Amino acid sequence: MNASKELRIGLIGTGFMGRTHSNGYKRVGDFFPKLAYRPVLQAVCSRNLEKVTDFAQQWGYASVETDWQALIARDDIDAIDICTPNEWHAEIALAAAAAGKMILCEKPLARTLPEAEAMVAAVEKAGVRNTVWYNYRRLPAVTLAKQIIDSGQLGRIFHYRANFLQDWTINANLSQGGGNWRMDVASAGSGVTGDLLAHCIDTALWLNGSIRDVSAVTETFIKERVHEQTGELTAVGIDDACLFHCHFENGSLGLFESTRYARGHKALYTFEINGEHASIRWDLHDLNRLEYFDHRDASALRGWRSIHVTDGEHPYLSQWWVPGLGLGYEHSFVHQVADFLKSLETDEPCHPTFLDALQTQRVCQAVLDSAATRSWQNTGIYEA
Ligand code: SOE
Repeated sequence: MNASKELRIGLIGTGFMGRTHSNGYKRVGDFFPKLAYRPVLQAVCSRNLEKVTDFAQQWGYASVETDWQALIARDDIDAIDICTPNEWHAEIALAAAAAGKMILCEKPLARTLPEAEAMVAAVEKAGVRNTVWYNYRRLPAVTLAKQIIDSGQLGRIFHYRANFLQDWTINANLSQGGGNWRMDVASAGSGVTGDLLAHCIDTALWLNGSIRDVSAVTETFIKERVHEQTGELTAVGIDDACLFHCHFENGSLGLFESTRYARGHKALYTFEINGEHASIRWDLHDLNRLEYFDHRDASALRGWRSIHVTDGEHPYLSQWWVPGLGLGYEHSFVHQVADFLKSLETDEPCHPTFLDALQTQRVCQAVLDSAATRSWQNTGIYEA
């Protein structure tokens, strides 16, 4: 049966994330037909009329706006989806919450901890449903890792290790600002810490609980770049690479690395968790596979199992193809939409909420402060 209740979306931002989210809205009804709600692509907003009109035609939005405040003021929009550069997240979210709109915000929640705190306060005051697109949680193999850990199979956890490696900024001629807003600290808030490690931290907090304290180093390898807006050679304020280690509240040790200077790696997100009885590991380049080692297996047969996460019993998979046929990056966004729609039905929060994402922001802040001061930072000091 087709979903009867509408969730009218107003999406702001027509870049890479605007496309991933739009694809999620379009696909969800075909594969999750039993949901009570269905997204309606009511309006899309971007400053450039020609660009936003093309985007609306391509993705099937019913109307366009060039002013996000006008979009938020519309009565025919239920939820605002923020896909803008980070510098706009807080201002838009505060206005959307004040207008009583639900909010789906692209990660990271904000550029800074104070902005993130203001966003949490705003959605709590307004009582509006909210979520943050930390999409990797919703890949079936990552959700399966969560189920295995929660079942206690690993026993006491000793180690959590994660990497997010890219190589797209190893080019001194790459500009910052404008189209390359991720390179501009004023727009992004930070470099790999907020852009890539935030994903690793979100997954880690979800799988392994809170982080108590951190010790970090960051590096900016190329110190000056031309700024797209001013045309001037300007100091680069973002971290190109960040390494940190930490203590989790459960007593385990964490080791994290992210860089955009690892030649040969485009988006190598990996994690490995070592417990008393068993270990698991996962790699975004082979995203339908979860590796599992259990020391309790008979010694003659003991070894890493390579679980191809495509079975109908695996998370989300009953909605897709037959066993053996895998999913891709885009499905994590379809799943996020499905879970958000489900949360409307059940009236449960859709995690990660703004409040959950605030914990990630606190760890990111502790990491950046630790690197700046060359000292351990207790994440508890960032609690309001
Ligand atoms: C950066 O290159 C980026 O696109 C991030 O912004 C995304 O969050 C990450 O999933 C892939 O890499």
